[in-house]
Amino acid sequence: MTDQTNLPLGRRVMAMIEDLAQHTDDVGRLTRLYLSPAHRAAADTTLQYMRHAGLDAYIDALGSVVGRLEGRDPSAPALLIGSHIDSVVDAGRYDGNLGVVLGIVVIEALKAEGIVPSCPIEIIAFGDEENVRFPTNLSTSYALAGQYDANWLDGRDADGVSVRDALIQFGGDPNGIAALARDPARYRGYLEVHIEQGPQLEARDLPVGIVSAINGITRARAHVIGEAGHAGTVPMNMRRDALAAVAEMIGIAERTGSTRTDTVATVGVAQVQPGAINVIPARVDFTLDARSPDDAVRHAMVQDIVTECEAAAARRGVSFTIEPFMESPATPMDKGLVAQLEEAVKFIGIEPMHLASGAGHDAVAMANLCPSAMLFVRCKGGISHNPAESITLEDADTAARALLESVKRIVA
Ligand code: HGY
Ligand code: MN
Ligand code: MN
Repeated sequence: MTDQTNLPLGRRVMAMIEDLAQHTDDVGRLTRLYLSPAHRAAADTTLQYMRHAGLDAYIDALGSVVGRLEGRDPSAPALLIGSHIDSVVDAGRYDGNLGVVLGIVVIEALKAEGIVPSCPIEIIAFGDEENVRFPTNLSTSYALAGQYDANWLDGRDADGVSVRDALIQFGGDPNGIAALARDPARYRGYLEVHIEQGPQLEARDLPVGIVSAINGITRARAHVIGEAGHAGTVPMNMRRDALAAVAEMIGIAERTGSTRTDTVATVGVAQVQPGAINVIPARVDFTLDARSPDDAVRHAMVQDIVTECEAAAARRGVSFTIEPFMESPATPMDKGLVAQLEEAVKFIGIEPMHLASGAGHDAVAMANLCPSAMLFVRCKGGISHNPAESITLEDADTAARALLESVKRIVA
């Protein structure tokens, strides 16, 4: 057992995580949605941390926080390290934030060791990874890859606020987005460290692991319309109950997603109208999130779910419409970087485990700019998107040393 009084890198990581966790839009729980006041506060804190670490730091037109350390050769292709500081609702404090904090701690460690990297290193705190507030997804990292779709600025949140208006209110610049696109020739790679958000590392008693690929995602919004009626008078066989229909459709999604061990399908949101105890539900709007490491399998799974839901709707005399609004491709990690991560993990005495990511990450977008790779960090019970999300001080320290050793190999 490592001497708990030591672990300087781990202590630094946990202190910064604690600090960032104070920035929330909700009382009593951590919710930090893209371009919210809490996101702005967390971005400002991250900016201070980056500048304290000696990085030349700024907040870009889309709200990402970027810090740059020049290398011995300022013109050499730079190494990018990053993750996201936006969160889901009632989130854990490590999802995303850990990867940003680890990047800053590694810069501090390089300086403490008097190491000047051969090339520039940039640390980036992205802001739109969770796709919770707006219909956009990974927009701030896709912007660096030159793939920001101007239509995303017209996306609206539940209150009808557009990305454009929220961005201006945040202090961003809708007219400065195109200039964020980076020249691929100027970047040697992107590294992201993230909690695993699953149980595999814990099951193998490993503190860190190496990501082989990131699963593809389809997200869609579905609408079922039946007929409101008196809950006490309408006979069961004469109803067009929208919620009873959606209950069957949720079962279809669950059953279809379960047909393979490497696919998942989730209905995370369902809004019922009119939502009264004695009224037969007239309308339900719900979401579908379907994932697989294989894009053809994912598309076939979504099609199966839709076909069965259409049949259920016809049988029940309700209408069913569904529109996908986000498609994220399955993304293999760069083999060269993966090999360097494996060397680093072995160097610090950890058996290298390679595992796929069921969660999406900014690395999916960044893989369109430059070679990208990820390290996973064990989290207790694999719990995430939940305030119970946790990692140990020792694993925080191990993750920092694994990233530090990886960076030393890449920028030697
Ligand atoms: O949903 C995801 O995979 C990620 O946590 N945004
Ligand atoms: Mn995340
Ligand atoms: Mn997440």
